Order: sequence, then C-alpha cells, then structure tokens
Amino acid sequence: MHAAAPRPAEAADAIVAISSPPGRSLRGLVRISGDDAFAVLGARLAGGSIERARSIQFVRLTIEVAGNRCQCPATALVMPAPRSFTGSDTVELLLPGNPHLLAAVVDALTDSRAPAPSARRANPGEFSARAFAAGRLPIADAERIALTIAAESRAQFAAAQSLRASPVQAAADAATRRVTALLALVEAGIDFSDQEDVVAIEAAELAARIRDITAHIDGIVRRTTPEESLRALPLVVLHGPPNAGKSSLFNALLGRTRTVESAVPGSTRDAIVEPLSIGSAEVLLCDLPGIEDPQNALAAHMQLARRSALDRARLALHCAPIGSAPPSADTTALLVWTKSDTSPTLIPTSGIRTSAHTREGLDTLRAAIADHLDSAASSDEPLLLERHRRAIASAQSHLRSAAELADASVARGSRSADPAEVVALELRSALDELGIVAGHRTPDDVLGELFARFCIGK
Ligand SMILES: Nc1nc2c(ncn2[C@@H]2O[C@H](COP(=O)(O)OP(=O)(O)OP(=O)(O)O)[C@@H](O)[C@H]2O)c(=O)[nH]1
Ligand SMILES: [Mg+2]
Repeated sequence: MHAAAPRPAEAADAIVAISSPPGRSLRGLVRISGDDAFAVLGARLAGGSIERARSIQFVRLTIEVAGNRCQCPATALVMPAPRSFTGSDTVELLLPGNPHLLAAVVDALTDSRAPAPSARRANPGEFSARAFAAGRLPIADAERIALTIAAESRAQFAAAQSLRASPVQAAADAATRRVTALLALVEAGIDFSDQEDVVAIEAAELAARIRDITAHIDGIVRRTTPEESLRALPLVVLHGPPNAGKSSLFNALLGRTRTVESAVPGSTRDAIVEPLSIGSAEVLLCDLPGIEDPQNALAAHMQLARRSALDRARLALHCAPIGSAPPSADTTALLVWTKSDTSPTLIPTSGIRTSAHTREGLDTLRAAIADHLDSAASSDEPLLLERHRRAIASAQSHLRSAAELADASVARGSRSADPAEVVALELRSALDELGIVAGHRTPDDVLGELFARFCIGK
C-alpha cells in the first residue's frame, strides 16, 4: 500500500554539466549522463567512439576555442547503465580545472549543429533527480545530499549527516506498521458490522493503542533539533554588570563603532544585534544593557530585553572588568575579562583577558567563540526536517481524532469505535502522513522543491 514507488523508466536524454566547483583547480569534472551519452561523447572524440565497459579510458576530445578546433586530452570514467549514479549511461570526464576549458567541453557536447546527437545542459539537481527516479537514491539520501551541499556551518553539516540513521524515520516506520494493524482491525469491524457480537477491536482498546503510538512519536520528536533552528544564526550575547565594557568590546569585535560607549553606567538601554563573521561561520553578536535591579519602568524594560536575549542565546560572554570579583560560575557562559590594559600583569586563573583599547585577546576570544559553537553544534540530537515536522503534526492530529472517536464510543456504551468508516479514514490519513516521514511516499511538489535546491552538476 505504501511501498516505495520507483517512477516508470523514462527515456533519459543526455544531460551534461560541470560537476566540480566554480573557479580554477587542478582537476575539473564534466559529467554526462543519459541513454545516448556514449554516442554524444563518441562523436566528439578523436578515436571516434568510447568502449562500452565500466573502465577508465584516456580520450582526446575535439573542442572549439576562440573559433579554432583543437583536441583536449581527458580521463574518462565510463559507467554503463545500470551501474551508475543516475542508472543510465554516464561518463565523468576529468580535465584540467580551467573554467574556460570546462565551458568549451560543455559547449562541444551540447553543440546541436553537429550531425551527431548532442546533450543538453542539466538543470540544478537533475542528476540526483534521475538517480531518485531510477530508484537508486532514496529520498532521505537525496535530502541529506541537499542539506550537505547547502550547509553553511559545521552544525548544519553535522545535522545533515545525522539524517543517515534518522530515529524519526525509524519511529514513523514502526508507527506505520502499528497503525496499519489497527486499521485492519477497524476495517474488519466494518465488514462484519451485521454480526453484532463480533468486535475485532474494542473501542477502549483502540483508543489506548493509538495513544501509545502518539506518545511514542512525541517522545522521539522531543529529542530532535528542528531544521529551522539550524538555519537561524547563533546568537552570542555580551552580558555583565553596568560599565563592564560590553559595548566597547562589541564595537571592537565588529571593527566599527556601532553602539555608544560611555563612562556613565547604564548607557546601553536595549539589545543591539549585528552579524559578525568568525572564521567561516557567522553569528549574531548582541550587546545588552548591564545587569541591574530595575528602579523604574524604563529600567524594567531594559532588564526584560536583556533577559529575553539571554534566553535565546546560544552563547553568553560574561564580561567583567579585570580585577573585579568573578561572576558566579555558569558553565554555558564564557568568562571574558575586560579592560585588561588597566592591569597588565594580572593573569586570572580562568577566562580570557581582553581590552577594547589595545585589542588584546580579541583573536583568542573569537577562537573561543568558534570552538564553543562547534562543540555545542555536535550535540547528539538528530535533525527533524521541516517537512517531516509538518507531516508528523498532521499524522498526530488524525490519530488523536481517531482516539477521540473511540473515546466517545466508549462513553456512549458502544463496544466498537463508531462511526467505523470515519475512524478508518482518520487512520488512513495518518498513514499517508507517516509514509512521507518513513520515506514510503514522496509528494511530487516536495521532489521539485528538493532537487531545485541542488546546484547544477549534482
Ligand atoms: N581602559 C579601558 N577602558 C575601557 C575599555 N573598554 C571600555 N572601557 C571604558 O569603560 C567605560 C564603559 O564602557 P562601555 O563599553 O560603555 O561599558 P558597558 O558595559 O557597555 O556599559 P553599560 O552599557 O552602561 O552597561 C567607558 O568609559 C569605556 O571607555 C578597555 O578595554 N580599556
Ligand atoms: Mg553598553
């Protein structure tokens, strides 16, 4: 009923793309795949054809550079169907990694003026879409490739890899089997509705078993990291007592004066947020008002803003002027000593010495922020894809409706869950949604959206 549905094999026209990253490199890769990929390539080779065997072949490709025909040597990795990524004939050409040369090779392979067949340029993700269509790439793997390509931080990269063995998918798979068994019992009740003494499953029993399934799914989902939370940049806040030098440090890290620095305590009155690049990562750096007992409405508002930013922070930099009493230990915060220029010889046992004036410790602080975010990112929590979250929420809602119908039947004194047709419909709808998560079902719009996120050549 919910078996993975490989699409019907369609004639695959030859598609070609540069599959290596843009720019110069030692080696570039041009990939061509499709039913007549060998014919397209063979017609443009000095030797005339390519041998149809899984092999590495050294070829000379005729290309045109600035109106002149010339021959370019290439190493061809030849993969006849069906043993290739896409399932159809595929050749990967290893060439010198010059963007103009790679473009000329793609031009030659797509040149439709030639008497021989030509390829067309691949759309983003088209190779992977074909692999999926050929049943060679499960949707979960495609999803993982898309997220891996798109990962902008180590956290996103790690989360993409966690999809390899997703407990959410396993839970949906197990729930599918349990709901299918319940559906069979409910449907049996419909078939035997004229025999009142035959009850395939009692309403109370049905409600209890459904609740057991929903509770199990809830438990799994609670221990996941939502995909959206990874997309948001991590918030890093500067907090500490008034006048600690938070705003000065904020400006020094940004490299420009974005917020007021002043000897008057309490000068920062709101949370001020700016993006900051740290190595290859980006964070949102946030300057906060100092920690104070609010004496009036404005101060109360300032403290509220401070609290709320602190709650959302991935990392707090606890700032204290060097030589002052260290703030109470907080393992989630990084201790930052400010104004180190005022006490050049004092080396505290913990924390980082910094000065906004001399810039001492700023590089160390940046590195510590990057380290902290990396270790926080490698949490064991698996990723919950946004489309899976939606499908699970919908499945849970159908399951709850079925359980409520069963409860109402018990309250009415009915032995079986009524109306059985409606209960069955709810269970079937839940199965459809669970099938999306378990990877048994893939709506077409999801496919389009997924493969469009790939880049050309993948
Ligand atoms: N010597 C020295 N003075 C500093 C340094 N950083 C800040 N100050 C001074 O400390 C005072 C307070 O600096 P701010 O950056 O405004 O402190 P703040 O923590 O943002 O203060 P509030 O916003 O009022 O909570 C100013 O007079 C700064 O010039 C530093 O690295 N060295
Ligand atoms: Mg300030």
